[in-house]
Amino acid sequence: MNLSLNFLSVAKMAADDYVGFTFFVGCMAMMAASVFFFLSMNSFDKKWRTSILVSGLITFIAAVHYFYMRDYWASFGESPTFFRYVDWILTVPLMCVEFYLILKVAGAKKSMMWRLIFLSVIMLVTGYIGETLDRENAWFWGLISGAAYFVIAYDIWLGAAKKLAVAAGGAVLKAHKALCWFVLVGWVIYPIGYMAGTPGWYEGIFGGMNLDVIYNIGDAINKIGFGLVVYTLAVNSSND
Ligand SMILES: *C/C=C(C)/C=C/C=C(C)/C=C/C1=C(C)CCCC1(C)C
Repeated sequence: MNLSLNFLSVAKMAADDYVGFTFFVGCMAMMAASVFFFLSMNSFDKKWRTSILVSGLITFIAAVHYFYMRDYWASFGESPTFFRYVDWILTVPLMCVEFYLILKVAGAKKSMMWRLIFLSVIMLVTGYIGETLDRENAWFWGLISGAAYFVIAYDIWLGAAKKLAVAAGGAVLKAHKALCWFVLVGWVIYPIGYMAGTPGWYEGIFGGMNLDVIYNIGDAINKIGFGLVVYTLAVNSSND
């Protein structure tokens, strides 16, 4: 009884709770995007369906986590770091899978995908340690995380993935380029959020900003935007 009442109860949201607001809007945006990707999936050629499915899974996993994070913030007024990183450790590797899936037409190997996944796990695990277990040395963990991020960016911009994209040409090359820009510019939002929310020499620069607001903006841009690039690729190459 108590349990069901708890479930039905809605926490109050203050008019100036902009962090809570971005969690709430994030939740809705991720849900809407998931419905969009799932429902459009079957209207495309078979070879793109898995890519669109993965786009939908990324925003769906995020929607569920945003539901929890919104609640956590409303209940405790604290950053839901644990849920945040669980979300990322599931969705960022799926983004690496997207790179593999769109380059498969050009003969991408699974080893390229596993390398990207491995790097993304290092990036996220070290970031988690810096935000939670060893905050005094947040700069150090951020540095290792940043190095892994750099290698990911290098791999897709100039490494094996780039060569495959060039070989594929056309709509695939265009989509690959767009995804590369998301990783290079869109993902930079995250280390900024990290620096805003952890102690370190950089505190004076980003100290006034809120870590969760920055992460929430980053997620909306990167998860939904990434999916839309793949969607556009499917649309364009179906018109070929
Ligand atoms: C959907 C979620 C995405 C695309 C999350 C991406 C997260 C990052 C690119 C995080 C990167 C970080 C650094 C490069 C250094 C500081 C620690 C992190 C984990 C915030």
